Amino acid sequence: MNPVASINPKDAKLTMAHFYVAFISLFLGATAGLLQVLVRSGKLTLPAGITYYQVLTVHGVLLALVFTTFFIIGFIFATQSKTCGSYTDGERRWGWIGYWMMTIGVAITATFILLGESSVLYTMYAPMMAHPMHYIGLTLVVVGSWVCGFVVFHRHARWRKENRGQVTPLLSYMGVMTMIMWLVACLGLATTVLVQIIPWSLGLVPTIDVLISRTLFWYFGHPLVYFWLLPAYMAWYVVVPKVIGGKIFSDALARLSFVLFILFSIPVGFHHQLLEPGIDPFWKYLQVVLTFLVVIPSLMTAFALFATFEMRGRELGATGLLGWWKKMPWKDARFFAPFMGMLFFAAGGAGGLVNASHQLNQVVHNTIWVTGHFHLTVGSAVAMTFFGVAFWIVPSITGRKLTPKMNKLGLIQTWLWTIGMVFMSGAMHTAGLFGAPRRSAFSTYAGNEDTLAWIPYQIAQAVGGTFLFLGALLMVYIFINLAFYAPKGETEFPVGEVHDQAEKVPAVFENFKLWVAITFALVLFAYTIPFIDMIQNAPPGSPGYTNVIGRQ
Ligand code: HAS
Repeated sequence: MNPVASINPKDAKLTMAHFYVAFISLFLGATAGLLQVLVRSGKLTLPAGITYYQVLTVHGVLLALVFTTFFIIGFIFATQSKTCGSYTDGERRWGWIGYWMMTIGVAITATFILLGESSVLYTMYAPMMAHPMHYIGLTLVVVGSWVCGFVVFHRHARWRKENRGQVTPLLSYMGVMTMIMWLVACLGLATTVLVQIIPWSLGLVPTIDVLISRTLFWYFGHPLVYFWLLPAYMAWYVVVPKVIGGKIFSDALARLSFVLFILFSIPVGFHHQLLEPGIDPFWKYLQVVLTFLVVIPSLMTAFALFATFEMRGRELGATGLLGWWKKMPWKDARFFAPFMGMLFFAAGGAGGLVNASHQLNQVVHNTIWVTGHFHLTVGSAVAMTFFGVAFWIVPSITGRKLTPKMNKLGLIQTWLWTIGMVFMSGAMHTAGLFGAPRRSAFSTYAGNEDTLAWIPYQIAQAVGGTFLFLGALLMVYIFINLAFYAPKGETEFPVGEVHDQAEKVPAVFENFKLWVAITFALVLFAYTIPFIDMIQNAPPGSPGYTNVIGRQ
């Protein structure tokens, strides 16, 4: 027990257990990333029969799925414990059950990827077929995360019961909304994995309906990206204002943006399938319209952030439109890392609008532009915010100090990531516009002139990727230092207060049943007829394809 820890030490232990898995995954995933960019530059051949696609699967699964999910759940537990108060022993026990289910699931899936039995990338698109244990491991991860979600719901409900009529803590509310979205989204994944993929990979059925499987995957896949983003927004709305010494611009606006994410983040999966045959263009069009609606809460977030910065800047004497810029605490890694994430997100978000525009999607789809897009969003905005959070949350909940030395290393880490990402993602976007494909190993395409022109960009990606690898190594070093070696003491757990002139929070925001009901109505509207079409006009099913000799 550490008396100066900022949350109940038992809750801190649960959060830290999640963070250990997250940062081990960061290390292994980043190593795979380095190998990938080197292979793709044409300068490295992998030894010992290891394939590019195996390494790409390790990279995507460990970073996009494991690092994020474990960090997010650990972060939500810590923020809820801080703002609502400790979990009961019973709630915490369920938290540990969820954690162990997820961890065992990760161990199973990772084993089969490393054995080369599951090189299906993180999207595990049928008809590529992995070993059945790959899917069973991932199912355990998802079910474990649901168990954790119910712990978050229960704690929030208990707070409401004990504090009737009061506005719930904003961070807890945001945690609940994030987990609701996650649960509704997972219904698509659970359906395709349990009903289609596992029976097919076990050989119980010979073929799979690829279109339905992909559609169910993307029903899940787009809200998945907001499952990564919303915890970063929790930090942007609530933590960053406190770190800069300011106030939250508006609690009501923050809650409204989370409500809009629940409503609009799910019925939009077709924007990942705009070039997929077999879906009527009208329904693609409708989901593109809904996609543009889900941009609105992000624009609201940008507005609220600018307002927060400006209000604080003016308090400190700034004048003019961008005078606040000079007043921000640039030497504070807790601010600098998430701020650079925001900058990247402004560019990544603009790229998202390009992707979502049907005609422009024809230019960029399946090119490495899309890889550039998600390295700006999840790989920068989200990851850098999580790093910025780790700088204070780890010492704060373990009763240690964020020393000036670690803060300085945090600034260096942020620069390494920034430089790396500018090179890597910039080169990916550019090469993508020239037609360079994604999800593909190095090839000179028989010396074709156009494709040879991509190689300099692939080398730039390798340069950027090397900076990013160094950034990841430094981040892991900082994490280990803060968790085990930093001097004992107190570190602030920054939770912002709402500005006195902000609007009151309407009680309807707390009506979760209403939001879930509207979400389901929208989902039914956007998906029912397309699914009927897909079932009535189903193409022949596909057998599975694997790179493992002896399995089909
Ligand atoms: Fe995306 C593909 C459209 C957001 C992640 N996206 C992907 C994939 C991933 C991903 C992983 O429509 C690839 C999946 C795969 O493997 O195939 N995306 C969008 C749109 C948005 C969007 C419209 N994506 C994200 C986020 C992600 C993410 C967030 C992860 C966290 N995406 C697409 C589409 C595809 C796609 C298509 C399919 C492409 C294809 O053909 O395959 C929007 O939500 C973006 C809205 C964001 C903004 C930015 C707001 C800015 C803020 C920061 C303010 C900054 C401040 C700092 C205050 C409008 C909040 C000061 C700044 C100054 C400038 C001074």
